[in-house]
Amino acid sequence: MPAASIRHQLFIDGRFVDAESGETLASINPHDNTPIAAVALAGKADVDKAVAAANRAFPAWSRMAAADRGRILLRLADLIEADAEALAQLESLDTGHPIRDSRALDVPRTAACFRYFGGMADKFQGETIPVEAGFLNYTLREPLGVVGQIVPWNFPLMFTSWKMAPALAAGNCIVMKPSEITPLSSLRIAELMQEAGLPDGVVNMVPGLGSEVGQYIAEHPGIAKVAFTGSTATGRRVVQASAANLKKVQLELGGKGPNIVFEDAFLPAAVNGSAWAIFHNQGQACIAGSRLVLHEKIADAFLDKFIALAQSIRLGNPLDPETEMGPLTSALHRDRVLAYVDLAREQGGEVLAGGRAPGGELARGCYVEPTIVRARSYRDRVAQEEVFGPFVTVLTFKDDAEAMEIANGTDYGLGSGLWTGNLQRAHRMARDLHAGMVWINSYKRVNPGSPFGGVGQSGYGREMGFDAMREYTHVKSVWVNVDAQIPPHFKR
Ligand code: TXE
Repeated sequence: MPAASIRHQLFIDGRFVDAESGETLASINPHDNTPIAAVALAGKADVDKAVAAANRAFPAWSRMAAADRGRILLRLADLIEADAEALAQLESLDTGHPIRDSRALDVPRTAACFRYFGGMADKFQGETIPVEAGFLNYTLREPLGVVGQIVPWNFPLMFTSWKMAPALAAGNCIVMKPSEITPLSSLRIAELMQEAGLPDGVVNMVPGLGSEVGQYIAEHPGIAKVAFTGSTATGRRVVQASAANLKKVQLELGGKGPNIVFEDAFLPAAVNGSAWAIFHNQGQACIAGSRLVLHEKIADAFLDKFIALAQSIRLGNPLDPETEMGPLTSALHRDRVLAYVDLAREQGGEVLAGGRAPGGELARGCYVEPTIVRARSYRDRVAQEEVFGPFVTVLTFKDDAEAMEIANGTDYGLGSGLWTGNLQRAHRMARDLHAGMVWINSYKRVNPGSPFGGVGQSGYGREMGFDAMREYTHVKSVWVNVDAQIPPHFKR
């Protein structure tokens, strides 16, 4: 489906509507910086309408049989699969994801997430607790109410499903703010949801500016929880704003993933997996393996192969099936990434590959070459700050203790990986890594059943799996006097 034929309005109370202000914002194709569509730009008045609609829809939606809610999500998963090629094209056009990745990863993972939580809806249950004689005690897992969800621009389609699916399965209603940079695939999901039979008001979409609409969602007294994916700095602002009504907060923030290669690793797999870890989606992933930590004995052999592989990656139009790396998602972000190349040089780092925006026909777009930088120390800014681009720093170590010092030597704690043939070392490292996720002899695996989230400055709360259902419910404890004789407390 061409971008021109999808809806570009806000989605409130089951209808596509213009923004109250009439304002729009151009969605840009990062391949050549041309506008794709003018998308309605929500303001505070639109958020108020969306929150009111969601609160109206909540009683019926939360009391609907869980299996019926699940059936709607299962239908949505089927519709996504039926629409797969159009969705993949739309995602690639709006974000710059290579079409081969949108087809093989983004769209199937989005459908899989809705399907998983569709099946989960009637399997997530409370408990009975063995309390004192004469009493029955049981718990209810109750939805929170209206949840605000703020989705970033790096995986808009997939993250829409990661946030929505568990929230809906648990019986919540949603006010979602897709990124102002990449709203198109989320709006298409809204259309498909209607087709799947989602009642009006259960999901509302208000693409708008983070500083205005995102901030307002985080503050809003009609919203019970805010789930945010984005930078650590903005995450802090969300927490502060949430204090207004003490809303529950879930944060999936930045990362600086260590990817450790030991001397006993199977190098061909480690080289390929490490390239995937950083260059997939142009490095715009919070879990990217952006710090390559190499044992000094294999560092040179590894780097020879790794640099050659990086330099052979095919950059190009995301819609070309041969393209392996597309542009970054915005010009602003490309400039941010390139500024880190200058910083690396200023701080005595050595650029081993890439480091430039390519010329020729790609010069019009937001492209950056796969970039490999040897840092002087793990304390250098380029080895500490999230660059969020095709930019990997290289550090070497002598022994396991030094590998761990480097790996845990940032404030972040999200994704991490290690490559080794030694079973004991693998599990010891997995135990000691300060991270929400560890991949052993692999990197960047995700599955709707497996908890996803971080520790430290990478945030708190988990997406996916049963943990996500816990995040979107609160637990109520119910006490029933079955046959207890309670002596009067006050004897009169
Ligand atoms: O992030 P912001 P930006 C990191 C990555 C990147 C950096 C900056 O390092 O280089 O952040 O990107 C909304 N209240 N990640 O400037 O500002 C905004 O509309 C509420 C990591 O895009 O955090 C967008 O939808 N919301 C990452 C989202 O927050 C606000 C994904 C992200 O924007 C807001 C993206 C506010 N005050 C960036 N201000 C990941 N964890 O995957 C902005 N937003």
